[in-house]
Amino acid sequence: MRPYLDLLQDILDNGVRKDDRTGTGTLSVFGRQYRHDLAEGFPLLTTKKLHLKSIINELIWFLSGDTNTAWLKANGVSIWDEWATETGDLGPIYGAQWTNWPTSDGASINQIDYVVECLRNNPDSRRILFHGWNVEYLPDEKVSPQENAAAGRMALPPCHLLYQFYVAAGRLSAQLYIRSSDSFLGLPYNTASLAVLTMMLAQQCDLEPGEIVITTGDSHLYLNHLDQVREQLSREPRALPRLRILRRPDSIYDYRFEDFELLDYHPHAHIAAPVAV
Ligand code: DHF
Ligand code: TMP
Repeated sequence: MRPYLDLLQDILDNGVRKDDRTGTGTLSVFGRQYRHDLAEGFPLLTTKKLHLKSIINELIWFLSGDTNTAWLKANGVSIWDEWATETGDLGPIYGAQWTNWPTSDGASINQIDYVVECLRNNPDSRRILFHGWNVEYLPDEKVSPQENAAAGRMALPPCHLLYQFYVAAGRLSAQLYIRSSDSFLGLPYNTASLAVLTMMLAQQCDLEPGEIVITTGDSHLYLNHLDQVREQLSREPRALPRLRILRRPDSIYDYRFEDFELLDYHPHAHIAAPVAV
């Protein structure tokens, strides 16, 4: 994942000091892109150990349309706890918009169904995408994530928001636009998650996984992550692991964590960093 490490170095070298909503402070650059060919391995960082279970279970949770942390917690994932209400509610975030985008006539649209159907029946389409940025449900930045969720708005507006797919020569590629990228903590998750989603869709639609392209808007490093970033950049990257899918589930909604096998993952030790809430 050289391109990821290059982005961290780019932000250290060129980042401008910016204040932010969380009061932490960042170094930030605007508008960056990197790509990875999935044929060259699964893009899970080797320069620090990542928890693939959190990444895959979060994706399965999004696809189920769930926006409450109860299922995540029951499955050993705590990455959303800081933003949820006491009852685990996060408001209509990712899963709700992906699978249940409300329409003006009181019905809803499943954008994931649309993508699967397009990949199967109209793979040359230039319209194969789904979007999380539903302006009607964006939070009010002046109140807390919990207050927003309690009021029926998203606890946080989507960071990874626009997913576009592309088929050529039997290979499925995906590009993700991330409007705001916590480049030490969030971006490694977002990259691996896009790779898993692309592999799942490829399997469901009889395609080979192609490239993933990650495009970031406000690409930042929180000031309390800089020592961790320098530690990570001092480490030598190792060979990428591989991810195998052990069976073919009946639909994109039927994957379980146990369906995935991570092979040859030999990362450097985890590096802890505080998450800015
Ligand atoms: N806020 C901020 N400031 N950055 C984020 O990346 C972020 N991500 C969210 C929600 N809000 C956010 C959802 N995703 C962690 C990773 C992803 C994530 C939330 C948190 C995180 O803390 N990762 C730790 C270990 C966590 C664990 O495995 O339990 C890490 O070291 O990767
Ligand atoms: P913001 O809404 O003020 O941009 O704050 C959201 C923060 O969370 C920002 O640092 C980006 C980060 N983030 C990611 O990088 N990836 C994610 O998947 C999520 C949910 C958040």
